[in-house]
Amino acid sequence: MKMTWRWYGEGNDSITLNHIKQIPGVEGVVWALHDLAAGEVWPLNRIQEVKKQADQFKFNIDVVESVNVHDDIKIGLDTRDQLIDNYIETIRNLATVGVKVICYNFMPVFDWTRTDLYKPVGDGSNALFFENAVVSNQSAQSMIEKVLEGAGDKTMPGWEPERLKDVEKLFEKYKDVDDEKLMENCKYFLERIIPVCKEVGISMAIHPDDPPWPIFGIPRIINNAENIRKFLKLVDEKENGLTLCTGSLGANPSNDIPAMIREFGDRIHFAHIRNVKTFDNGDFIETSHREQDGNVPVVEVVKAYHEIGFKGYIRPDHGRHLWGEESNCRPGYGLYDRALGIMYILGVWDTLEKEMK
Ligand SMILES: [Mn+2]
Repeated sequence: MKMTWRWYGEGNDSITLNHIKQIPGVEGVVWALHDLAAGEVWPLNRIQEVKKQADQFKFNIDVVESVNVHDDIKIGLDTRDQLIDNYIETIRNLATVGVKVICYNFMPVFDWTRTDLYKPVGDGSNALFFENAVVSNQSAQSMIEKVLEGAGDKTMPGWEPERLKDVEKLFEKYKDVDDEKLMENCKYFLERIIPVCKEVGISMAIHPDDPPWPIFGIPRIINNAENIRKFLKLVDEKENGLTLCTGSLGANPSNDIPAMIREFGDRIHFAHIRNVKTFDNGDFIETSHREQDGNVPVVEVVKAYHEIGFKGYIRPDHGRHLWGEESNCRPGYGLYDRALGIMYILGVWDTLEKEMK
């Protein structure tokens, strides 16, 4: 496996490449051009600029997270063909600097959903929290307002105020899109892009839905083993693969993540590792990576990757905000807990490596 770190880019992240360099084992940064809206072509000169910055620290930029898919493609509107053409142009531009994996998602409206960005964990730190009752009893608009207020001046991918300004209108556009239709629209998209990916040596890695159940009546198609199986068959090629996120899938305790790793094997191009503590009422809070702190069997997850001889990219997903860093970092993306997470993952991995010898 190749350890990576999600970096929001120069001037857009309080964590610098110099900070990241000091974390043991990190080989690459997972990046994106965060100021570009879904549907825009990523210009070659902007891509080359990131490559130059990473090169100075000898980091690879093999993984991009995310090239967002425009809502019109997910809804299946006539405008989708032009938008898919743009997506293909971005894939080709990314290939010129050696990008190998593109993480993306196919979730309508929201990229991910939480109801509280700074919920006290109980040890003095705080973390992202999902409260089921808030989502069930509140309008999407008021939840959005609360989350954006909590984020302050920090931008969050998937939570673009402009796009979510009139969320009811966006919901209206999705009104005829059920699980089946969304899967069909996903197939249409993949059938166009995967041949290009094969040609240029890039793998697509879809991120699971977060949370992995319907909210506000929005369909969900990447949320359990059965649906992932269906998804992989839409275009049955290695380049049509997964970002396996233990945090997203782990919010539903019936998902057996180590079994998924063994089953989906070489279709997993990118691994997100994170722990969550789930509650019987459907609430969940993000915790440290340590297995005992949540419900995700993190040690078993790393063992499963080791067992399949995982050669893909991996990163700690979110972390708690520690030692007051929430005043300065992007929600879920502080420095300290993710760095601790890397040491936990590498600790398990290195032990397994030694045992094999
Ligand atoms: Mn994730």
